[in-house]
Amino acid sequence: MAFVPAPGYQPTYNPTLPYHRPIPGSLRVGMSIYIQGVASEHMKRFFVNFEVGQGPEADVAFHFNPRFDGWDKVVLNTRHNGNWGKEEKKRSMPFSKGAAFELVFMVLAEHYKVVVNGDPFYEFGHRIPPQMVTHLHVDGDLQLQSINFIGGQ
Ligand code: 9QG
Repeated sequence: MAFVPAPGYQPTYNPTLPYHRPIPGSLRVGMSIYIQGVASEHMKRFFVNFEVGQGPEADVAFHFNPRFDGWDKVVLNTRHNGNWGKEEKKRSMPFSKGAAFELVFMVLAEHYKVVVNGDPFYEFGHRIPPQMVTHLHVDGDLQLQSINFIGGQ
């Protein structure tokens, strides 16, 4: 498939953290978000949030949260009106401390499909309609190398 950037969009390279910026043209089904990064040597946690609006109290339609917490896992959730919903969890860790990764979020009609280093990792069913999502927020124990918003016209 051809690489079709989102309209009016320039890829972002080596952004500083927190990365908290509007999604060009807002989120749409058919869009993919392509993130290259490096997990910190001493990584405990990081998150990628798909947020509805910009403020600190913004709803989080999708919180993707890898944790090295003794029992390594990835927590997936939503936050609505300030309250976290029911956590989904996968007790496997696709990231390695100190290692580069490629993380892709495909926005499909029913769910976000998460692919890490080319391997399908999780499908998180929509709880908040993806078309309400306006901002991407990334922070925690990682370095970002690039963020690309692809397709979705
Ligand atoms: O811990 O779990 C996801 O269900 C909470 C964490 C919270 C989320 C949430 O404290 O951390 O991961 O915004 C937050 O506070 C995030 C970073 C029950």
